[in-house]
Amino acid sequence: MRASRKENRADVHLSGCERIIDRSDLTRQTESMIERAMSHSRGEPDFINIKIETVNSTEIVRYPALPVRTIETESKEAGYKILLDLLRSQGIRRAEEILDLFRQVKNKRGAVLLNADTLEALEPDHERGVRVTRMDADDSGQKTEPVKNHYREAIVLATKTANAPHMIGEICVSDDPDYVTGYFASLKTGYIRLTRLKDAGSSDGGRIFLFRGNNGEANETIRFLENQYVLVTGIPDKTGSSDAGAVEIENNKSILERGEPETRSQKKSEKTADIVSAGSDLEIAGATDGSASSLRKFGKREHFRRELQRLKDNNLYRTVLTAESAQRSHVYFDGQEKLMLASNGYLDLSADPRVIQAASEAESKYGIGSGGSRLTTGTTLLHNKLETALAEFERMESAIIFNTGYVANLSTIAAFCGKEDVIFSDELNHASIIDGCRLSGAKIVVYRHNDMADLERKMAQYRSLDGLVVSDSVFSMDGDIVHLPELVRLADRYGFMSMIDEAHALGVLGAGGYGTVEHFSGKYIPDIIMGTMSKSLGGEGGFVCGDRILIDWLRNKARGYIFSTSLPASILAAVLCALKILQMEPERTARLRRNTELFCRSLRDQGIPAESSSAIVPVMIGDEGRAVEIARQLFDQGCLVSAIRYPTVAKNSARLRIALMSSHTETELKNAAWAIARLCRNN
Ligand code: WAQ
Ligand code: MG
Repeated sequence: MRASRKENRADVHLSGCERIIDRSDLTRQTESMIERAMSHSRGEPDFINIKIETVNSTEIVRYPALPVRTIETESKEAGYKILLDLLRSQGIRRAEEILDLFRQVKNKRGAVLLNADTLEALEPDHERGVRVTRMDADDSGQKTEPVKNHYREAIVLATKTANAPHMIGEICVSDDPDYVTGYFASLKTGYIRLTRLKDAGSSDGGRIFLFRGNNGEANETIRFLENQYVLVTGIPDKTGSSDAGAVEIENNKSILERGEPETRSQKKSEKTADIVSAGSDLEIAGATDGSASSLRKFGKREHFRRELQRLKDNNLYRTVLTAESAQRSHVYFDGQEKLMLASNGYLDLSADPRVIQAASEAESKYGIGSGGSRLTTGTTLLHNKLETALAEFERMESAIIFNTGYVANLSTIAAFCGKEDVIFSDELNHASIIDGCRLSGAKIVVYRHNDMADLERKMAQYRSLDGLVVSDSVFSMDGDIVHLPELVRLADRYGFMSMIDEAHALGVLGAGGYGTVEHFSGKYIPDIIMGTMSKSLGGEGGFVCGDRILIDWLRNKARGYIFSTSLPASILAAVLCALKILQMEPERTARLRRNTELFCRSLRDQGIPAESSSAIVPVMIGDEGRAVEIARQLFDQGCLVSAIRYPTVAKNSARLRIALMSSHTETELKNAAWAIARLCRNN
């Protein structure tokens, strides 16, 4: 709606507003807008323009309202002083100049889009400014407000604006003569109301949007502000809770007045609690340096809270399931037994009585903790014995153990490569490899998943550098196997070291469960083999095998090895025992393979494409919400399956990830495949 009056032939704007509403509410809302147009304090319009257009609900994004804080400012000057602190706390250098500009902006319909670093005005039409449109509060359908609610409209605009690309903050003061409250808003700080930012009676008002980026990117910002439909959810309300002081300007009192916060916070509803919890650091009114820092900290925490909310809204929020029994093919959660189809304990060794006994005996002898890093007091006979056993198992010269697989990759890659090196890394490598590459500081060259031609092209391109090629051998979210022969050949031809991560291959691949090298008949051997003791071996920790020099280097340079208290004896004894069982009972590995084949076949019989050369079977779903929902229903039906989502895998490639165990029975697997197929069809 736009209401205007003709004065001296010119069109004078009186008031305007917009709504995103449900069709069923159209008549009521239109009426209320006309009423609003007719009752503005600036006088009656002689022209009211109402435009109605259809919006497809899929085009609308929802953002949670910025958290709100009110700061009582005695005078306009005090308000500007806080603004100055706020701008500086956001890393804005030319804060004073920006405030000078802000004092001067007036009589625009829109806002100034200001490059916060160069102070260039980027709005295409300086006279008009950039106008934010296509936004509303999510609940506006329930409310007809015949008069302008400054606060509600401002927080909607501020929330949309704060979420615009390249936006780092907004300063605003109303142009209504009686309305002296203004605000600073950004994603980091939230919406900070300053109760006095101008003198009463002045119709000087305006907005400055602070932009940071290349000026060319401003188009993106403007496009978002003008075109993206946005609904703002969860606006702290002025009715229904006792936070009237937070949003009501008339009495011009802040809820944050000293002496009051406690009694007020007791009355708060949960939703508005954070307005008040800020009360304690609201020495801000004095605007000392300390207050700027406390605001900054508040902003950081608020950023986390909002991000968490966004994750929840997009089905990306992570929660944990709490088990009440051992990692076997059946596990109890909340008193209920579930078929475990998500564990990495492929050979069901974690609770094997022999393994448990070995662990208890070692524990009785050596105690619980190891008391120090390997290089100080934390090496026992068992540490050495396990390293020897792992090297023999992998048929490599030497081995070193780390406390987790993650730390093994991180420390190893960072110890082997540095700034001058190049690392070739498969695009689907595990996070621990990615993090290791980053930590090393080396040039990281990502090649297409398992694409050896792409790898070769890239190796040729960087052949002048030293470096490493690293790959998962079984990819943890897809279950496919690295082309080891070609990878080793290429690494040798171009003179790069080669490393594979056997986390999901050990105990799974090869007739004896020795892993990927055995799978490819023992002919192609990488320089470095990394593996874990926490999956098939049922224990905890990671290890790395290589020749003596490489492992010796790691003992001297791998920071995760040097600066961690070493693994406890019980784990070492357990893993030693599990390693023996794995070799003595190759039928476990064989059964695991048969189980995987049977399970995939059962899924295919139900029309679900499924295939795997390892013990990991991905069932592609796509949509995150749908994957989570299917996993939830499966859980209700007694099967625990993981829904894997972004950022673990790419957006819209969410999947169910089924991990099989040697101890699953044929009936269990057939029933599970049937249940999964049915839910995939029905969801
Ligand atoms: N897009 C961009 N700029 C706008 C828009 C818009 N849609 N609407 C207004 N502006 C600019 C324009 O320059 C106005 O002169 C200026 O902002 C102020 O607009 O209690 O009422 O609608 O927490 O007068 C802030 C405090 C009230 C609310 C702001 O602004 C509170 C207000 P007004
Ligand atoms: Mg106004």
